[in-house]
Amino acid sequence: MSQLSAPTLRSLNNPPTPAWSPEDLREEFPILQRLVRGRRLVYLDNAATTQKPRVVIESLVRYYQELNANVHRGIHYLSERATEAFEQTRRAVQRFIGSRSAREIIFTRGTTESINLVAWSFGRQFLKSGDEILITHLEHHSNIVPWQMLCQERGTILRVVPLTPDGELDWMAFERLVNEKTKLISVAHVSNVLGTVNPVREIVRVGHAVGAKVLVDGAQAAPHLPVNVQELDCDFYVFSAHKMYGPTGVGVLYGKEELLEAMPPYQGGGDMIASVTFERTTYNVLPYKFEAGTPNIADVVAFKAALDFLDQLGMEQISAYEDQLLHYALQALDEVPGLVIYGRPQYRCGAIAFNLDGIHPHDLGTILDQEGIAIRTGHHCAQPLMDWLGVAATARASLAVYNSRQDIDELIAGLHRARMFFRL
Ligand code: 7TS
Repeated sequence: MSQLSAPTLRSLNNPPTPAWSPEDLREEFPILQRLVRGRRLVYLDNAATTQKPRVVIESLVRYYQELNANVHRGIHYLSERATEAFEQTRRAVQRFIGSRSAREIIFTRGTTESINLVAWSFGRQFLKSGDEILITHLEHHSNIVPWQMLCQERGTILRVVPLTPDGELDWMAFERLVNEKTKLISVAHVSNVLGTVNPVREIVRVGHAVGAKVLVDGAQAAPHLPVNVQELDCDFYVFSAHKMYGPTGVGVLYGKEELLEAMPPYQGGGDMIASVTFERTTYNVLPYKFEAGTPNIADVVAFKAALDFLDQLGMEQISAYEDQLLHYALQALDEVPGLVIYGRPQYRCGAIAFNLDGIHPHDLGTILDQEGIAIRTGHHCAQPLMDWLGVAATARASLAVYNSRQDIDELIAGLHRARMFFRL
């Protein structure tokens, strides 16, 4: 698989040097200045949600203090300004993921809602009994359950691509599973547990060859890798603002325009209509057709500050820096006696899942928390992946741009103290 894959990782031979340091960036995050349990906060739960830089928090406050009004409906000054700010974020998202048109950018509540939108709108319109939906064994529940629900209703069949022992997609099995009945492939760009970067460009190519549409769940990719939806040629790309230094409650659904045009609305209500009579209602143009009701205006507006923040750091630079830190962490973790790392994918980013032999991950998480070290433990909303790994739960450390080697060193020291505590 790996020789086929051309993931959006920069060449390791020539990584761009960031013009910033994680220590400087840390200063930009007010919450990272506070003490947790009397200790310097080591925040390594970024795959769940990242912390927010001052610029995002200020943008949110400024919106409510200076701009607040409903969008797309008022002719008064504040409504026009709020609409302008809201639509500016849409254009920023369009640029950020390289889409052809801002009409292809739909705001949702998050990745989960974006996937549900596709399941219920695209799924109900285009999938019928006997058609197949293909996912992989490493998906987040958000990219499993909506398809199961759809299959139950429509009689479509859910097929699952297995993984290799390294935690990569089994390419041969994938190629075997794709056939003319495959109507949709829905796959994570990056695993939230193993960190595996899937070869999405190749997946799209294989999917399109049989006429399938391809949805890429970019929740764990958009914060870490440069993403260009036109280069990927995917039909849908979904992600959440809160995992990319932006506010909670905002997500994006990118869809190819002709596809979105052919899809029925997901919800009915204000803003998504052109005209309403009791006899007949016509729908608004894209993207508004999919944005019923008052949207999360303030958080969408503040999301632009997060995108500007990422642009300023540079996605290539972020990717290069985090890659270096990830490998530093992997090496350090490998030296902890009794520690098992799950998955050894060739291309990876973001998250590292592990267990310490003899310690339940929840106990480990609790001990680390006493020292101000935040990791996540549990099934990470990926229970089928846990089954595949043969464990009920794992610990997981996940990285962001403000993490430094000091954070990793503190994690490792915490793991050694946990071993002593359990007399291992
Ligand atoms: N897809 C992936 C790959 C994810 O990692 C997540 C959230 C979602 C979808 C859902 O995103 P949401 O913003 O709609 O909730 N992942 C995690 C996690 O790993 N820990 O907490 C949430």
